[in-house]
Parts: sequence; structure tokens; C-alpha cells
Amino acid sequence: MEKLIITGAICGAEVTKEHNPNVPYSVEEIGREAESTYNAGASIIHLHVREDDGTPTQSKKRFKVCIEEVKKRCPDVIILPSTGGAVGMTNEERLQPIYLDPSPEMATLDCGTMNWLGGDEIFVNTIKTIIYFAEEMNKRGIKYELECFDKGMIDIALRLHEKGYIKAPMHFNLVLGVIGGMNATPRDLLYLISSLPEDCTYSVTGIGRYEFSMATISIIMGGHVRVGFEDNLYLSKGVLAKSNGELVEKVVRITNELGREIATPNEAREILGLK
Ligand code: KMH
Ligand code: ZN
Repeated sequence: MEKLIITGAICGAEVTKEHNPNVPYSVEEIGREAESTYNAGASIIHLHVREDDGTPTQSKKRFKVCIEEVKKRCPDVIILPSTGGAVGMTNEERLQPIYLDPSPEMATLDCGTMNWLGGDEIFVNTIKTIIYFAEEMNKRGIKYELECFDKGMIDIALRLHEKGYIKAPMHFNLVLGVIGGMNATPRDLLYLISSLPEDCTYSVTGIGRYEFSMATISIIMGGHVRVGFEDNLYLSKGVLAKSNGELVEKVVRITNELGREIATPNEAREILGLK
């Protein structure tokens, strides 16, 4: 089986230090958390950034300094900025990190609109938005990670691929357990995996208490894994993780037990067709 690519989603836009004091806000904290996942075996950092007070931002300037900090500590890691940002941001606000020079190797491309976490919030990704984001990334040679929170989003991605907007080789991230998307059950994950084309790669993200059960299924099925504070703050029931690295270490332990190897950043580039 292919080696396992681990993505560290170290920060997100929603979790705060009130949830877990180790959630990073400052440039130094973002660097520290990136380094902890990298040292533990992550080859990709999925990056959101914050102001020092924790406010989520898509500021190009803030991304630039955070990426420089991450690269200083983890020189060969793949950086995958978010273009989802936080609910309520405009498209232009969200797209800022893809206009950095040099361009990031990868970025997220969210594949549909959904209710977001209960209440009144809606995460808006119309078809026109998805096409626009894909085209902007295509122009810059940025490989998108196709974020799919339910089956309909996979269908949208495949339709846009057929129409030529979304390029192959496609890489999906199946996110299960967000209120508004699909539940994090083995049945639903297997349904999503079986809906993917043969020649794609995919990663799996389980939210909250489902982080490690979803990861384990993906490890067995030949997919890849994302873990981190963006998705889950606990190492085990009632035990807050001290770092993102602890979450990655747990995935590495499970992977070793199951007899699969972990990919280095350069091996991840090969697997994803980045080089
Ligand atoms: N924060 C969510 C609204 C992404 O990074 O592209 C969007 C999100 C997905 O986290
Ligand atoms: Zn994200």
C-alpha cells in the first residue's frame, strides 16, 4: 500500500484558546505547532492564520509571515493554505493566500454550500465560486485539495472535472462530522470513498471524537489522514492534547500497528503528483 500522508490542520478558524490553550494564534505559536506536527510525521500543514488576539484572518501579509516561520522550522513541508477561511468572508478575502509569491504548492477548494455548525451560519461555495477559485489556482499551478463534506460535493467536483475546470490528478479531503455535512460513521465514510474515481487520492478528516476512528478506516482503506486542532482538541476522552504533534504521534502509532509506513514530504509530493 502507498505510504500514508499525514496532514496537520494546526489552527482552523473556529477553535480558540478557551477550548484548548494550546491553539496557536501568534506567528511564533503557529510555527511551534507546525513544527510539532512535522517532527511527529506530518508532511502537509493545512494552514489557517489568526491575528494575535485569535481573530481568523485571510490576510496575505499574515500568511506570508506565518509561512516564512513554518518554512524556517520545517523547510521541506508542503504548505496547504485554506481558501475557506471563516464563514462570512468574501471570496476575494478568502483567496488572498493563493496570490502569494511564490505560490503555495497546494490550497483547499471547498466543493459546496452547507449549513455550518448549527445556528444561522452558512458556508457559501456556489458553483460559480468553485469554478472561479479553481481557475485562479489553475493559472498559478496550485494543486487543490477538494474539500467534500458530503456526497453532493464529490458529485460537484466530478462534474466540474468533466467540464474541464477541475484538473486531474484529483486529491480529495473527505470531512465527516461537521454539523451540516455527513456524519462520521464507518458506513458514511465507506459510501464517500466508494463514490470517488479510481485514479484519485484522498485524505480523511473526522471531527471531534471521531478523528481517530475515521483516520483508522482511511489507513486501512489506503487513503490518507488529516488531524489537528482545527478538527479535534483531545488526545483521548477528557484529555486535551498538549500540541498538534501529539495528535499526529497517535496516528503514527496506529499506522505502525497496522503495518503501513508514513510518507515524508517528498514522498507525499510524488504520491500527489506535485513533482
Ligand atoms: N473554516 C471553515 C468555514 C477550508 O479550510 O477550506 C472552512 C474550512 C475549510 O476550514
Ligand atoms: Zn480548514
